[in-house]
Amino acid sequence: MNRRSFLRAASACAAPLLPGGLAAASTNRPNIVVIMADDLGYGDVGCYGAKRVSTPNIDRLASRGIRFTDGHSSSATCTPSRYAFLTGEYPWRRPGTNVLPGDASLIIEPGRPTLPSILKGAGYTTGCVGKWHLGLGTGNVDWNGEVKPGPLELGYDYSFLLPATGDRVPCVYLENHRVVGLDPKDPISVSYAAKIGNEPTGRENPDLLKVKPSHGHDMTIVNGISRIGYMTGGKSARWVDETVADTITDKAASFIERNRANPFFLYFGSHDIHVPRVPHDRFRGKSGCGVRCDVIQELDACVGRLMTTLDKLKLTDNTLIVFTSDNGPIVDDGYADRAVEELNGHAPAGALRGGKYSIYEAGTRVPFIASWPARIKPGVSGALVAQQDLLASFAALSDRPVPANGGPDSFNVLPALLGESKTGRDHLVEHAGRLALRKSQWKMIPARPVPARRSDAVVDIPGPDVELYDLASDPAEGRNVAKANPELVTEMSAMLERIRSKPASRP
Ligand code: NG6
Ligand code: CA
Repeated sequence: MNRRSFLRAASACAAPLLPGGLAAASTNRPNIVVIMADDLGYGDVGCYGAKRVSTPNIDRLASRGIRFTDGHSSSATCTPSRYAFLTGEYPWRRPGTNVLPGDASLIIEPGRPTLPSILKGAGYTTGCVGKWHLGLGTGNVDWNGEVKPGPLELGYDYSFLLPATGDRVPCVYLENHRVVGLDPKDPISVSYAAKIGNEPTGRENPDLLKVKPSHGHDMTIVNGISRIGYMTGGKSARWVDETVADTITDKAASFIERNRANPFFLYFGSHDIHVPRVPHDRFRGKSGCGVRCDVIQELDACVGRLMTTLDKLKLTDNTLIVFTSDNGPIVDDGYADRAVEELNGHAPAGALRGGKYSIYEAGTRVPFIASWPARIKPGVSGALVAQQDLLASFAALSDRPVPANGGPDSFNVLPALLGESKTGRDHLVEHAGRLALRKSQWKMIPARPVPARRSDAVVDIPGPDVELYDLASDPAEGRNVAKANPELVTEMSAMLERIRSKPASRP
């Protein structure tokens, strides 16, 4: 038996001796809150260098915790990124993990070890509030009945969801298995294939729109905004974009209040700053750099409210908060909301190259902050960490083994998260439809796009040559040094191939 299988076997044997509830009660383990912003870029918040937009709460979180300068989402779009966050598996290993329509089936099989199921096993009460976008049900979802499987079948005790994205139907909330506020006399139907019913659409009735699309987004109109996909019915259940941030923050705060006396894990998936960007009046026009910055300030206020809730309940000291984003930034993502025109010099990606959908650094390098006042000393860390690592790291934190069939690409980076080590993971495969390999300061992007799966859309225009960047001296990926370093390119190409060909990469 090699060392790795010995350690796995040993920890599996030890598990029954540590019943989760008991262990939870007998140690001072922290509550855990993961705040996952949507499409927030590396340069979008003050503590990462933004000057035009004001984010005092996120900055305060960073100033009392560790701010990572090389923290990554697991993909440059939402669904694959959140898939990896929950399962600890690189999304490109699995077909069907690209951006999903709003009527897709759940893409994670119930019973698989997930981040919340591991924490639940450790005695945590687990909650999922906000953006989901991992599919629901097993096909042909009936939105008028019990919608499952979903988060509750994957290890969450409570859920309050936007099923997919703000720009995709159905535009309704789901609490646990049910659509909230649905009138049974006005049932919901959803279609992504063809128009259903006779409600106005953005394509046919642009005069009815308060925000017009710039590309796509021209189907059913809900709240004056045309969406991707068609829906009819469910009028009383439809969300109002202006109050989505407040509604989900209320639900998150109530979850914290209800669980103040026991260890809890809360995943808060904000809709901000994804399109459509429709801030509450409190924030509209307030930033000075357009609606995209207005919703950054709305996001910051939501973070502030969760921090205040913890303060009021005297839970701040013993709560680990991780703040991050599901992928990098984009300014025009399909609505003509004047975000481009009114940016006023704000640089969403900071000094990095690329953004959402891109294999260059800004696709996945995002704000990544860990705060736990009782344990973490404030600082800045250059350790390489990724969101799929939270599964193994939180397992370690709560004294649970990562099950042998779980988290195949999740590295335990807890020492880096706690600021006890300057090193995180040894390498990282970045994903944006195509793949790239990070190893220390080097980044290698293969010459021809290597589609992880044949069906993958290749979103970056492929470079004619293999690309190699020294991120230590060239963080903006401006100088391709592949030709001068042929051995390194060969070595990194072989390493990427090895990682792709095996089912797991964790140590
Ligand atoms: C794209 C949408 C974009 C956004 C994205 C998913 C169009 C033209 N573009 O297909 O607006 O919804 O999907 O974003 O429809 S994500 O953050 O959830 O990955
Ligand atoms: Ca996103």
